[in-house]
Amino acid sequence: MYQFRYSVGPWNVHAGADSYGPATRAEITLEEKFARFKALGFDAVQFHDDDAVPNLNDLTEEEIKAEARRVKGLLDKYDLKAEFVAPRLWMDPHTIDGGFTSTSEADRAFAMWRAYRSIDIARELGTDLIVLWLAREGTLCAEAKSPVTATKQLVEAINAMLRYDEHIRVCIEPKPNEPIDRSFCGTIGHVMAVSAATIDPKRVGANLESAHAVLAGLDPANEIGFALAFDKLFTVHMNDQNGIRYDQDKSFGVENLRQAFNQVKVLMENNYGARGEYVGLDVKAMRTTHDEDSYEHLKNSLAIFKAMEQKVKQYDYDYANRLIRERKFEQLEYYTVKLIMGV
Ligand code: XUL
Ligand code: MN
Repeated sequence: MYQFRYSVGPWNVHAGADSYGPATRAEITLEEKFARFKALGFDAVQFHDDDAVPNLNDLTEEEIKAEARRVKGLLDKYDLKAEFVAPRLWMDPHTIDGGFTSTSEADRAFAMWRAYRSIDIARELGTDLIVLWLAREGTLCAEAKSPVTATKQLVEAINAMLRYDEHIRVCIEPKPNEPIDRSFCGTIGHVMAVSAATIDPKRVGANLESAHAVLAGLDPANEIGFALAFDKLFTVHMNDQNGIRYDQDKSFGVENLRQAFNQVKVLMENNYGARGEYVGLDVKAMRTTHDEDSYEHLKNSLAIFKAMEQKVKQYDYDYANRLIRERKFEQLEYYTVKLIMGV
């Protein structure tokens, strides 16, 4: 059986600032993060466009590609791959009202410029995958945008990316809210519909983040399964989330072990990873974490994910299938929970 390969983003090791307070830890350089990622057992790095090329707005297209080539050299040095590049369309003064669905035509054009540059960077880093976390593609004021127009704008923006590079794959990471109030593309179901409406649905898939599914009131394993059923799960962001509150990006499995088990189970049952897909983490350290523990949440998430792989390998499918045939779901539930508890 193949081994899962794991990826992580530089933003997953951060200085601890949140919306209500400043940083609590020192910044760490990209190179040091790469070295630690490799030592922890990661195989690939996920990038925002400006993680790879800081201040790219101020650079020419050639300068952007040259800087991306330098980062590729750094990845090679640590024997790491690039998994994807995601345009960071939520921090910029040009995207105050969103990117592809902004009410400003100039800002929509800027969002496309960043999307094309992300594709250029991805090619230099050696990946064909673009992730779109559609942070501000929604409304703060419900009447500010037409959901019909916005959805069509989103499809057209993706079509333009597919035309810009005929080998690139685009992967939407849905989230129902935050930082906007109402997202246009909040669940895997939305992503599948958008994918089907594009000029090349095979090249448009999904990135399921566990926390985002919980924020939508949905089960992450079922969301993963829905994308797998359409052969459109291009990557995952594994983490955890305590109910419907601010986006927490907790370590994988720390809130809901059964839900964690079922995510790993559905991935393994469907040979996720056999075609090179990564198990991506999107986890954040708590603000209270000390500098010397900056990587503990990554280490713990990997350990919990791998422990769940072992649990799935121990799962007695003959017994489970017999219980399913006999409709003995009380026993099936008890068996599953007992296995997870190790008793
Ligand atoms: C936001 C989120 C992002 C994306 C990457 O909730 O999950 O970190 O994963 O742009
Ligand atoms: Mn994410």
